[in-house]
Amino acid sequence: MSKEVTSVEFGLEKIFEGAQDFLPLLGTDYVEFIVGNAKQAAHFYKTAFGFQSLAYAGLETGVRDRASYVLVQDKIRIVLTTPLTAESELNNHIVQHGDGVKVVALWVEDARKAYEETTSRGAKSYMEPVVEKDEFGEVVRAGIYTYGETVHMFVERKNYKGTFLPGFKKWESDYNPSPVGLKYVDHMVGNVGWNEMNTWVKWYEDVMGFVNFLSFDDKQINTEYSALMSKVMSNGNGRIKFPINEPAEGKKKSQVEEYLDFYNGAGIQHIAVATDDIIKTVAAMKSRGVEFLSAPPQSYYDVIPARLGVHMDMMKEDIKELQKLGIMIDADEEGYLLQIFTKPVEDRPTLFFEIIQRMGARGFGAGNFKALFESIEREQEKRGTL
Ligand code: TYF
Ligand code: FE
Repeated sequence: MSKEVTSVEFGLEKIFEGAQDFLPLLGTDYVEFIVGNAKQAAHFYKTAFGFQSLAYAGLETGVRDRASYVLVQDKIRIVLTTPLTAESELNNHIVQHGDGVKVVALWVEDARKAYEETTSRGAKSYMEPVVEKDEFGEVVRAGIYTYGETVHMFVERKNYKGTFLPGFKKWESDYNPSPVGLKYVDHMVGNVGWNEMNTWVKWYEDVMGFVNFLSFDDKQINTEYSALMSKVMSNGNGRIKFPINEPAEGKKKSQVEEYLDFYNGAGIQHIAVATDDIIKTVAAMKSRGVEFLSAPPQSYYDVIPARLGVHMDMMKEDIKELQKLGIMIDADEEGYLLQIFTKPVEDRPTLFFEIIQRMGARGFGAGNFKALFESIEREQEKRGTL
């Protein structure tokens, strides 16, 4: 049964009411990208995004078919993996999707149970539970497919004290750019095909025990611009939020359709990472070469005080300073939020990042959709994909 929680009534109580917690999730464990050159990608995420070297697996550690670099910043762990041989099945992932996210790993108490609970509810298996051991203990991992070729891996690490996972060695690098203040993964958005959003909403409800936390239809995302629909799925404790987008018919080509064309199907569209000082974080990222979408026009900033209403009083940031960096502002019943989006971080117009600072608000910046989509469309225009 589809249970919708609207923006007016959302709250954790409501979420719990709708959820059966047969799948308790402790948080995001790691996000793994399959890339063409992991060594160079790692350099980029260290230099530009302020990630720190954590662990490595590859030829030097006895792994023959792939190399993986693990980076960390506060609670965020990313893994950059590349195939080393022509035979590796990872090559096809790159041919199909370009660089992109393959694994969204979820931290659990009991990976075997997570696998049982989800596969018995219809999840397609990716990897049966496997126990991996080294001198620091053991990790149990198991995986299921979600949309496209994307995988949820369940990671149980309560009996493990090592750096990352068995098979990885600590990576001590001489090159250590400072962090930029990224704290944790706030949400990860998936793009799915035409009319497939509700299928995946139901999948997250039935298979994962998630609830539909917020919905945006193509009337709310009401610009004459690229149309889409979006539903936010959340797990029981609210730590994991997965919005799901599908393209909608509009005057111009939906940004979601552009993604599907270049990614060759469904996949992760953006990773939103939280900071508690967005001005400092974004200024640092810009100075290190990260490209962000162009700022909304003056008219957008002119109406911010009116749009924020009561939340204006509690706003600590200077609007002028936010505007200078192109940061957008939105508010809901519970507070305000600040957000900004990078351009795609690969040559294909696929995966991008969002930097978000929540000041009480639990929404996703619906009040910014028009300005954001116009900004995305300025990029689509340049690419000739509008
Ligand atoms: O996650 C969200 O819902 C916001 C807004 O293609 C958004 O970050 C929604 C759709 C999209 C880009 C951003
Ligand atoms: Fe987002």
